[in-house]
Amino acid sequence: MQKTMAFLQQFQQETKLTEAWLRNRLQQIEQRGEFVPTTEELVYGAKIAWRNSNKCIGRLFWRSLHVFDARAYVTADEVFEQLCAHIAFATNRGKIRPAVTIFDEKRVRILNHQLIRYAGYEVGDTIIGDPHSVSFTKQCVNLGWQPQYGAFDVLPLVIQIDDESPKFYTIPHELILEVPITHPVYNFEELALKWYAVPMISDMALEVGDILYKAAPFNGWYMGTEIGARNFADTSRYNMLPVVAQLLALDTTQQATLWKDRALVELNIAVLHSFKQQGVSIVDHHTAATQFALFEQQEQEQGRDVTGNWTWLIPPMSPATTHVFHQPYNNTIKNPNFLSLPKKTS
Ligand code: HEM
Ligand code: NRG
Repeated sequence: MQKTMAFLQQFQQETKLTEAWLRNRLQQIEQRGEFVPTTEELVYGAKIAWRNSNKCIGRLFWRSLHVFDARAYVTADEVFEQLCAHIAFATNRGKIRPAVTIFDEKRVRILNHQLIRYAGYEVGDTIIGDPHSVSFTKQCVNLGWQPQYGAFDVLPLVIQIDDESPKFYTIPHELILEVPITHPVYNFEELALKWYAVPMISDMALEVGDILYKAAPFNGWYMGTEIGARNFADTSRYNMLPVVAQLLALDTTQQATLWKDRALVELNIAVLHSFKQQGVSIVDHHTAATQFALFEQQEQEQGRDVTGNWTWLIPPMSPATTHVFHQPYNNTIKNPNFLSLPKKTS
């Protein structure tokens, strides 16, 4: 109950409730023997959890998080319906709205890493699709999902209630917004790349006081480098740098021509250009760093110290061009927060 008491005190102070309110609330919880957050407490707790997410450069907007209290939905069909509602709300035809949907802490689990994610298939000694999804894709196939062996097959939602066996659900096609990748100058159409519009992390737990909500999918919008410098570029992901270099007719015979760096820049220009052109929210890493500096300033003005994980906060491209690179961050994990959970395999 230590963490719950600290959370309620923080809630009382930040939302300017009276000390009498706090005494009364703590007494209620003692009598009940259990902390069941009100919707108001849960909403504020989720916002603080984002504010406390040390790896996140997007925290300036923590106050504007939309919080859906879905604790009452406890069947797989109901959870699927709520996840579809979350996807539609967050996507908003491209004008992405940061949101979190919070399910019953004991009964509901979502086995996906993100609500929308591309499948990965091991075929002989090559991989089709996203290598990051290979083991989860196998799990889906074992549950009866039909693999399509494409490079960008959206995986089903896999929902588990209590100890029942997980159920899979296909996401209605019309809910999935995707962006084909084009470039203002080069013919990127040849590469046939696309990415989904909204990152919705579904494998982290929301901790509020002593409660751990294991199903609390959340989303913001992408920073361009997540797609252009990692998902498309990592050799262990779509590994597109050699193909992009070929399209750009770069000299790839020596590393010292910096062909990887040049390909990386054009690939990232393409990602930002495509999202902009399609009217889908995205932020470049320079703007994101500037927004994060504003967040740091705001927090300081509120008398709170900003915690952060430097290794995650620096962007994977040109990190030293942002202020984040040039200062240390204190990586203390505060409560409320979003925590990684061990992978669930059944
Ligand atoms: C991580 C940006 C919204 C919580 C990250 C990362 C980026 C980022 C670039 C690092 C990801 C990586 O390297 O794989 C943004 C942007 C947002 C946003 C641009 C736009 C609004 C949010 C929201 C939440 C959140 C709404 C929660 C309510 C987190 C957490 C991580 C993270 C928990 C760590 C993820 C992990 O451990 O894998 N964010 N974010 N972010 N963000 Fe944000
Ligand atoms: N790098 C991952 C997504 C991680 C979270 N990033 C965000 N979160 N932008 C990827 O799919 O590339 N968010 O809530 O906006």
